[in-house]
Amino acid sequence: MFDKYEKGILISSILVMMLFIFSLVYSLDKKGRNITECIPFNKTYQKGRVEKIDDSTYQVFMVAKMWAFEPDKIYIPVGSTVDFFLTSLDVVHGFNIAPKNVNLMAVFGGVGKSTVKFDNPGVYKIVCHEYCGVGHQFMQGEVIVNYPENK
Ligand SMILES: [Cu+2]
Repeated sequence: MFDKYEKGILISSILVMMLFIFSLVYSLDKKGRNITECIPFNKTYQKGRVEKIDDSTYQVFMVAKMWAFEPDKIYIPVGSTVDFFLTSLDVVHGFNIAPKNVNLMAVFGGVGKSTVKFDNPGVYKIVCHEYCGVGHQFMQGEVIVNYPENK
């Protein structure tokens, strides 16, 4: 029922598709699977907070709102792994920790999650990279890794 050209086109498209899926899975593995997850909004939270799980594991429940992040300063020791949960109280905001390749979108009614490991000390800037209104450019925060005032 197919002529030989159709068969050739079908087979080559399937091969291209398989190559695409293979490279996706391969790159996920190389990049440590730090990919955004979207979590159903069953546990509502209205206030941002940082929770310490143990000495090197933290969970940050981040709230984005016009025009601030809450919490806007996060103090953690070097070598920490941080789960960022992100939601918005109003419009769509962005969440980017540039050197860490974190790129989330804060949406009202949804929770995004990304896990980041901070191996080097320093101050990591969090910025909103989704235009959200007149105060957009002031919307930022910091992850402070092993700062002197850390206890
Ligand atoms: Cu913004």
